[in-house]
Amino acid sequence: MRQFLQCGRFRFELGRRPLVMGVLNVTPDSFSDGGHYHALEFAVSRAEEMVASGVDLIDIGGESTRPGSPSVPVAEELARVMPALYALQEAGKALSVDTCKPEVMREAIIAGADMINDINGFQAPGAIEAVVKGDCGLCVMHMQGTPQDMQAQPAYTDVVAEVIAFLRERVAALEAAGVDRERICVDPGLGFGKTVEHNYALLKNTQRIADELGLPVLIGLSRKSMIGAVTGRPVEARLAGSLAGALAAVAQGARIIRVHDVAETVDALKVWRAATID
Ligand code: 7PJ
Repeated sequence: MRQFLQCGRFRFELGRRPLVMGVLNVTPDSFSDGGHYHALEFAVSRAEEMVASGVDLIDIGGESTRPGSPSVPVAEELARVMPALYALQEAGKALSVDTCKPEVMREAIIAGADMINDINGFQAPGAIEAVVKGDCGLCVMHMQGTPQDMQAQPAYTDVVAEVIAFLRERVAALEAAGVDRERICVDPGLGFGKTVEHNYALLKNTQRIADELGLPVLIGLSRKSMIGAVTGRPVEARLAGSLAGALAAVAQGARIIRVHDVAETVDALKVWRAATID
């Protein structure tokens, strides 16, 4: 049976080829002047590169979710995300907004976001209500704890079963509110309250997650510490490891891969497909 993911202006047929989601951070703290304008200019040129490289979805994020990072006030997150969302509206690619905040979700949807990617699984009060109307895609991610404390002491009895149970409950909550199943994809949230062993256990069980939930799975492992743990490389030298991880995820059944290095990932996926699909 053909499987689709409805993402606002886009309706992706899955199973033909994996989709590539490019990470677009709009966090001015990475700029020497701390200014929004430079962050926006830089983000738009990064997005143009991604489009030229064959990206399918661009994931715009205004809140750094690295372990230990502080949360950003709503007004500041909107000031980061909205100009990028407007600037990229005509880029011809699906635009995702990476946020946990219902206010940001609502504004992003009004401005034409094609997907809302919530690392908190739409658990914030008002999050489901913010996304229920319309037809934007929804990525439901699992996280244990919060970005501030999640890596302190990740603990599970059965990580795969517990992540599946959480995702099942969140999907049920969305559907109970009236969200069409075709709008939903799920994500085990590699690196979000997990040890290296937990992350690889989840990665190896991507197909089981997809089968048990009957939904497309998105995997994000690009440059993460699970790549560093195996290769011994710092974050700026994890490209090769990330590409291997992306191919492994697709081989395990992932439908969407969230990456920083779009051109390299698109090439790797093309060669992998040519070598494996008749
Ligand atoms: C993920 C994410 C992920 C989804 C980040 C980083 C940390 N959203 N946002 N899945 N990771 N859905 O990119 O290293 O894995 S931020």
